[in-house]
Amino acid sequence: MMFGKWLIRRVSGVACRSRPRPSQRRGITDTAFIVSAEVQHALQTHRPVVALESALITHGLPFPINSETAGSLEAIVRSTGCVPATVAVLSGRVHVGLTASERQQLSDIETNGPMVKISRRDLGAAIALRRSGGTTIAGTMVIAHAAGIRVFGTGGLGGVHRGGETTLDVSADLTELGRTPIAVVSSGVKAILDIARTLEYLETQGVPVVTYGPTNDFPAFYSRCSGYKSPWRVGSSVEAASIIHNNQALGLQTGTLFAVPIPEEHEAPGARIQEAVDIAIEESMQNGMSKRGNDVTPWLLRRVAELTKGDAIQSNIALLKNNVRVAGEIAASLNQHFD
Ligand code: PSU
Ligand code: MN
Repeated sequence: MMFGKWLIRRVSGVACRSRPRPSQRRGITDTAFIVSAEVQHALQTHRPVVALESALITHGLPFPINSETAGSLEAIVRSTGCVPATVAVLSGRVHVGLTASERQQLSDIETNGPMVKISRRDLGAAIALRRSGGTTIAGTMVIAHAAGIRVFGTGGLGGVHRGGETTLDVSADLTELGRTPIAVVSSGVKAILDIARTLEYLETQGVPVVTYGPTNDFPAFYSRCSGYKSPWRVGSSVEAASIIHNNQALGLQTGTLFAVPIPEEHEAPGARIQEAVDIAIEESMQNGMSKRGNDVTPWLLRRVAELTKGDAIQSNIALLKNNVRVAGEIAASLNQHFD
């Protein structure tokens, strides 16, 4: 009984603080942190917003597919009744919500020069040194949270790299999920990573991993099953939103990982992709790429795409579109049922 009372008080206490206020940005000036008018309006009027990352534009997909895909993802978010907020850093300014020309600027590296891959550690430096770049899942989570956004749709989460137990190459995406209350909707992690250790690490970080689909299978990006199970499963956006709501009501500051299996009709010919993944990993160990810090993920992604002659990219786009639709439905349910 006592616990019940405490919980209710705590829940209602938290509920009024459910949306981070702009003060969470602390001292950063409005000129260095630009929230588009549309996103600002949506947040102020309590309409659902879905964050989208931009490292997939700058480092995940080739030009011009990256630009087209970024545009379609925003359109899909809109079709769910939510406002898309693509996060990026342009000339040292953090942007939450991009115009089409800003998206284009990030996409075309030939014309606009190299882009930085911006994770949590890179944010302050990219702003200080006036750089432009795409934010990773970790980088996007930091910014989206500061802006007051709670749901984020993307493709593949970073993880523990193979051999990570000795190299300590563990993506900052995992620790970010442990410390920032954003729900990330992805298709699990790629088979270029050590999936078992990635799941162990998420458990250590206190991150709920929830498959959004018919079974508990934890997906492996191009394939619907990785051979590992998620501890939780939901079958609807309302259930998913309820998990986010209850974590928040308890005052947990952890994120949630929703893992959405790639739609069956787009599941890539698994054996072929797996073969390409194995070749790419072997090559990265031989040519030293595997020791090149944050370059290794983009290098592996590019090599797998080359080896599969683009099949991998088509599957990648299909799952991205599906994930941001699910993210939109979850954000809309959170808004409709729990606010
Ligand atoms: N996995 C993909 N596509 C991607 C990425 C990962 O299938 O584009 C990007 C995401 O932005 C992710 C980042 O946050 O790579 C992880 O990089 P690292 O392993 O260096 O943390
Ligand atoms: Mn790394």
